[in-house]
Amino acid sequence: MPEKKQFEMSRLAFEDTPWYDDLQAENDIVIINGMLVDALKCKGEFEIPDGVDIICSYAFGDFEKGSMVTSIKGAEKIKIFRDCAFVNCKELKEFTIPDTLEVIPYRMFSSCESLEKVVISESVKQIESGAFSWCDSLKELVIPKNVEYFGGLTDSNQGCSTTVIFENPNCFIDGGSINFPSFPYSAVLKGYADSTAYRIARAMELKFEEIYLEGDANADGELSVADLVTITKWLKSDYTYEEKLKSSKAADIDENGSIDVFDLIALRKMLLEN
Ligand SMILES: [Ca+2]
Ligand SMILES: [Ca+2]
Repeated sequence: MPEKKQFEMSRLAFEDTPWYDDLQAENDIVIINGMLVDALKCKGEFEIPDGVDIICSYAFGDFEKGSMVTSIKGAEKIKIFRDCAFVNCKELKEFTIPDTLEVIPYRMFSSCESLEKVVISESVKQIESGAFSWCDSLKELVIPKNVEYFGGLTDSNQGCSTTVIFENPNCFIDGGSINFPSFPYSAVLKGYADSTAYRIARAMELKFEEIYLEGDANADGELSVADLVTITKWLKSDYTYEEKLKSSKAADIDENGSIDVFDLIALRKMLLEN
């Protein structure tokens, strides 16, 4: 057997060979050299056995059949999740991405049609395309501030109305192409004013909803002296494009419908208190 770290293995490569059929007939779970290869027969609450540190592609299902696992425990023990690790795990309801993971791989949860809740840890920087495609029960997906790349809900059911909330105004969002858009037309994007989420939503004609932090006039997701400068310059009509007031909702701190010196005073107070 080759050294496991360099060897990528998938159930699909061995199925229907006598060796694999025997292995599958004798075991509910197939684990080879620390790699979880096959959990297709599992149901209900599933705990990843000790000693497993890789979840192989299609271990829980493929595009024809899937396991009936409803929850998965022990994900924090896993060093590598391969592409498509949980494809068609159709009874899986929720999942917390462990804080050991930096990249959510390609199609990791594709076709998990019962998946309602996913918590993405702060360690995640990259979410590959289709990681949550065809997750029709996923009503809301929060993409945390540390995520720098989101590959989209690629080729999902067009009626899928997931709301994707981007907490990083500069997250690179892959919009796909005209023929292969990376979001269904019924998806809703939420993000800061003038953020990448806003620009993608506008380009793809998707519904966009602004999120904002009170006082965050430059819409970078943080409250700082830069916001004070933004409002001051805006009041004097003396700003460059970069310094422009981006979120009038955030700048109108006393919510009286206009931005004036009283908002500036309120913002200064907020900054001093922080
Ligand atoms: Ca700010
Ligand atoms: Ca005001």
